[in-house]
Amino acid sequence: MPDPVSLEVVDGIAIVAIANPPVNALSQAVRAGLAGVFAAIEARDDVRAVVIYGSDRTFIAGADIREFGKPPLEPFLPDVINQIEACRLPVIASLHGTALGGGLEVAMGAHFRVADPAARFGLPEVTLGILPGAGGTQRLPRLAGAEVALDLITTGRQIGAEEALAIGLIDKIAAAGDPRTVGVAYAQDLVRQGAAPRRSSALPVQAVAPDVFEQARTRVAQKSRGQLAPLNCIKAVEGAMRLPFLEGLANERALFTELMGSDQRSALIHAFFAERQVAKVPDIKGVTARPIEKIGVIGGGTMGAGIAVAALLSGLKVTLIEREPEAVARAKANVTKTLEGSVKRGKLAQTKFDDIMATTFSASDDYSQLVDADLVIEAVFESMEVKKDVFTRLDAICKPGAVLATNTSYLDINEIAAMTSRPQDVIGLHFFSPAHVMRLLEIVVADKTAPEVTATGFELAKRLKKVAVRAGVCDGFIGNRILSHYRKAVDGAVLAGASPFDVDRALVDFGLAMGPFAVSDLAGLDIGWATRKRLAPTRDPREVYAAFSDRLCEAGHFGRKTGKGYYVYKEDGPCPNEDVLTHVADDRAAKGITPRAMSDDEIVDRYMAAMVNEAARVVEEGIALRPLDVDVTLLNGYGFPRWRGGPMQYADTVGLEKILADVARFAREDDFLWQPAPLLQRLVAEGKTFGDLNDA
Ligand code: T1G
Repeated sequence: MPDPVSLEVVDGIAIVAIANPPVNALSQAVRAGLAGVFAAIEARDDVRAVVIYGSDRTFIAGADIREFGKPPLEPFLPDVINQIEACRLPVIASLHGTALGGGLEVAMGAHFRVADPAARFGLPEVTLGILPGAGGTQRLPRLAGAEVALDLITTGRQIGAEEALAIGLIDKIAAAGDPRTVGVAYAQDLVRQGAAPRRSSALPVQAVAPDVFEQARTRVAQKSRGQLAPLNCIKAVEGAMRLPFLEGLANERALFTELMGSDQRSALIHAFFAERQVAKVPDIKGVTARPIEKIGVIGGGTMGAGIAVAALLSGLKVTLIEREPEAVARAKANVTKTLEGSVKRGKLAQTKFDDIMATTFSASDDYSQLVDADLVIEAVFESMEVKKDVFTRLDAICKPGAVLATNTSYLDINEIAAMTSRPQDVIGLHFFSPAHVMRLLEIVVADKTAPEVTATGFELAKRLKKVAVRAGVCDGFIGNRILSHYRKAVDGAVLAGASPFDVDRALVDFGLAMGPFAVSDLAGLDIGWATRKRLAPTRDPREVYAAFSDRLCEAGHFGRKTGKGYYVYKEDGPCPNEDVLTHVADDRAAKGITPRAMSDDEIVDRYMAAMVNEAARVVEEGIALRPLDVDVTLLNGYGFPRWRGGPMQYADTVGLEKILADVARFAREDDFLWQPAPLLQRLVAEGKTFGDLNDA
């Protein structure tokens, strides 16, 4: 492996290049290289200034995350940055690509910062459950003020060059060019001006209003409920205000070390790598995707319009098909309204909007408009008959090689594919609503789907900036199959004694974005009702069927869309629908159940055990490739708290023995629902974890 840090001296300028692909992360070798190179520079008398830059596509994207959780290796980054800052010659960081985390901390340790106009900056540590631990919480408040520092450090948000210049993080935006040339030119200017080193650590901290930190705590309590890192970030910045630099640095280190040892840090790092690993799918390795430029969407309801918008926003041509002219007009209006919303929120330029409406978007009731589509996604009513009809028509019209996709949430894609003369081109692309917002895309591979069609699904996901997960065919694929199982478990908790409102509260406290009953109201209770009716003929007589939800539906209450479901939706927000308690009491009475008190802990244990147990089956059956695929699915489509890493990571954290023991405990009340998954039993017997399967 060549030395990742190189030094070259040209006309009195020491040029330090960092080459550690793919993102120039600060591995031990890079830290050691920087320390060695700066020691060498100090010893020379022919150098007037120093330039640091990153080779290839970026400056430094931060610490090497793969080293986390292992024993730390010297030299430590804070010391290396202090050494850079202490250099007796002006040090210039020339920034391009992304200067993130430890990378930005290196830049702040330099004395001057010049950036490419397209460069991005950020301290994303908080999103990994830690804080900037190499002086970032001490230098940024000195450069840009405590309020800016609190904002950037507690949110991890990235900023562009203009904003970085405005807040004083960088000194200059250069014309676009290669970072070496840009850095050397700036260094020569500075030398000509006789510039001396200018150390961030020596800058005074400006006083701020006394309530700034309290306000930050309130913000964090709302936005990052349950998370440790944002709170430690605030404490570290507070330290910068009241402590001398070196003591502030020591305070930062202590707060950093505390987070480094937390389960939240492990979970968030797991989520980071899982979201990258999930795209590594063996059956499409080396397979070339088919080119996609024009797509068709069948059905212009909420889902179809959302898919069309997602595609339009990523520059694809879209033709939306509806049944008759009025439906076409409604679909067009749906798409237009959503795009206008993007313009209002500043996510889409007006000129881009005009361009989309004039050239890339069309809607029609004529299927023949799809003759030249590269990919068609069906998002019509969830009925096998309707879908079969659509696929028969698509088969007759679409060009050879067009990918024919269904957005079904539950139905058998093999059966749909069998309606066509080209089952190899048929695939499931399961979007989540609203499709232009939700990041998850389940790519459902049917028995005859060709690998290049699967690869095309993954390419499309990348283009739409979605996280794609490969799933196999079964009722509900990965996410909805697991959902329907844990929904039964929470229904069981309600029959046993908890109220739906207790359940929602306990699970929101656990970290979910919304409780399961509030989610049902949002999705529409009629959806689950239709599924239950569809599955009724095949329902096992041993299943304890909770009927209280059916009572709500029979009374015409479908949740938010009708103003009433588990909650009543009023102007001033939702409140519990007390009628539900009567339906629940009736259901218990009919089943001869005497309700008992249930703790929040038990509610969470039931929920998690059901989720993990079913997920283990999903992995064992090959519906999900690995446990990490389940985690990515639940994190991105089902509001599972990222700082818990996903259900499988959670299970590994609490221990698989506990999950298995919980399954056995709950089986005493309902032994049909709570049958232990063989994979879970096997892992416990072998003393292994789900993580071991991810690594295999
Ligand atoms: N360490 C190790 N590997 C990394 C990495 C990192 N920091 N960042 C990315 N990779 C790998 C990634 O796993 C993938 O590998 C490949 O690089 C390309 O990434 C002391 C504590 C830089 C914006 O949080 O945000 O500094 O899958 O697919 O879309 O305070 O990666 O190909 O094998 O994401 O072009 C703070 C994390 C660290 C930045 C590039 N830094 N990275 O995005 O490519 S903590 C971060 C990113 C820290 C100090 C501390 C993005 C990116 P593989 P990619 P991309």
